[in-house]
Amino acid sequence: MRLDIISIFPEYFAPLDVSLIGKARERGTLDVRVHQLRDWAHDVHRTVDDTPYGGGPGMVMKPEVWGEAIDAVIGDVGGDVGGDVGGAVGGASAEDEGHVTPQTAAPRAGGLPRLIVPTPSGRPFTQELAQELAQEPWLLFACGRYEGIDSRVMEEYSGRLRVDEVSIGDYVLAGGEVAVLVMAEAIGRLLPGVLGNAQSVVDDSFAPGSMENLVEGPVYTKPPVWRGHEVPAVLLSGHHGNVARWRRDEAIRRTVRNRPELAAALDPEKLDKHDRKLLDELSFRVRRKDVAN
Ligand code: JD8
Repeated sequence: MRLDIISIFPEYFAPLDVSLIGKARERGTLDVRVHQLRDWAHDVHRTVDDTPYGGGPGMVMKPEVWGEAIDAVIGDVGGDVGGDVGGAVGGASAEDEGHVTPQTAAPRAGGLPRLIVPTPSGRPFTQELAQELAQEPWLLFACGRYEGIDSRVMEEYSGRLRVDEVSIGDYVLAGGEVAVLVMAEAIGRLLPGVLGNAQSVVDDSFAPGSMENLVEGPVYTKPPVWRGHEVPAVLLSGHHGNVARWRRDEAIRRTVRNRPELAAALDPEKLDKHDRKLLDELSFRVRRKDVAN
């Protein structure tokens, strides 16, 4: 997968040089290129913002600069706009480092990226959307700052690209960079071969499957007793059935406690007799399927 990021703070993306994503880049599974938006601002102050039409606080990011930047990146199927700032901020693309693999080979000629614009007013970023985006060969993230990006930019590219305005959660950030770091990791770890054992994405919380809509339960490792705190005996029993049952019970308890809206949305057809008995004990009622949200 090729992943381009345009921002006025490219240094925010140094974390993409390390850990899972860093290794995926070294292996050529992921081709991350970070671009300095100001490279497409041609005045002496490299201005990227201006006052909002209609008045109000703050500044808005100028459409012309974004237009030039996005045109340059999407036009660069050949890879010569290799992200002109060092690391993930180093600019060298998989190509430059000769790591061209089927995954990172420049997207199909004529292939265009899917444009992802983080904004607090966007559609929720979920595990399901992460899985959808992980299927894309090329993603382009546009990081806004100030009060946001002039809305005509998304309008302009909606005619040519798949454009998604996405929010990572109901709280206000100062810009899109942190949101892109969150999405890059959530998507990157789903790419083939990125996670050591693929099993772990199968059991991901929020992902379609047996633990869908259930949050993770508690986890333990050695020593069996720490400061007088014992590991639950069932986990030391070696009885896989009992362990699986205990883990599901703990996931249900924690979901009812911390995410009742998720627990309420549990699919009754995916609940077995034991699940229903536990939910009764927790006096928790799951919404019947035919009852609309
Ligand atoms: C992009 C500018 C700041 C937002 C005035 C504060 C995502 N879940 C999320 N919360 N906040 C963002 C986000 C915030 C951004 C930008 C994403 C670009 N800002 C603005 C509007 C109010 N300031 C986000 N994803």
